[in-house]
Amino acid sequence: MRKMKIAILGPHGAGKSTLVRKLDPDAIAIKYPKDNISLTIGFDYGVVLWDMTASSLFRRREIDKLDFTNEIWKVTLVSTTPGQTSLAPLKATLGNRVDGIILVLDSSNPSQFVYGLAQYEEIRDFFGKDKPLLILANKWDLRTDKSPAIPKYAFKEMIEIKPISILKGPDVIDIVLKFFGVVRNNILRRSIQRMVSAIYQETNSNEQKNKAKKVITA
Ligand SMILES: Nc1nc2c(ncn2[C@@H]2O[C@H](COP(=O)(O)OP(=O)(O)O)[C@@H](O)[C@H]2O)c(=O)[nH]1
Ligand SMILES: [Mg+2]
Repeated sequence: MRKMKIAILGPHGAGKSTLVRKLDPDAIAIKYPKDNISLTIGFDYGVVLWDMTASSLFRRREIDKLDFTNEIWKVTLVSTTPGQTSLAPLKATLGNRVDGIILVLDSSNPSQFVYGLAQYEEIRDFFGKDKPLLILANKWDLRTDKSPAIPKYAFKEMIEIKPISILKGPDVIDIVLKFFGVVRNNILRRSIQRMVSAIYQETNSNEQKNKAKKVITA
């Protein structure tokens, strides 16, 4: 079974925990106090099994329903609010590897957008610009005015912002599964690149050795 790790980030109250629980109803919440100040850092930790071939999602307890002739991924989901603390503990929790990031913003609360934007910058700096990123404009059901609450030009890259209602929308799983697909392709592409460069190095060093031999025998 292949593995991917997804960080779900965004301001407080945007809907991160709701998303993790929608994907994995067995997700657990981890809270621990930060230093000796009264702040707490909260994480949600979930695991789902994604049958990529059949495009369906299973809970951990449904493992015996899986068809292992299909391509199956174990997807770890961890959510937290950056800024309460640095992103370092999150990276540590995920074993120093994050394959994709979902940024959840509350589209019904424009004043929160400023925090979301700061977190976007922090995320891009911390995890690198090449990590697949999905931005969800959540709570779309609460919006009476359906103009874009989250301006695209605010981001430093061409990026799709998906209007969504994690609580009420029927399309949440679809959107997330499509994103898992993007992350999967990115992981496979990176591993192919690593393989190619290893072969290239090997060939190069063999050529060097051959050249050295020729010099010696000449
Ligand atoms: N109306 C509406 N409420 C939502 C939606 N998603 C989350 N909420 C509510 O927003 C509140 C904060 O959600 P939560 O997942 O705890 O936010 P978090 O702090 O980002 O983890 C909760 O009361 C949720 O029920 C949504 O799509 N529409
Ligand atoms: Mg939460």
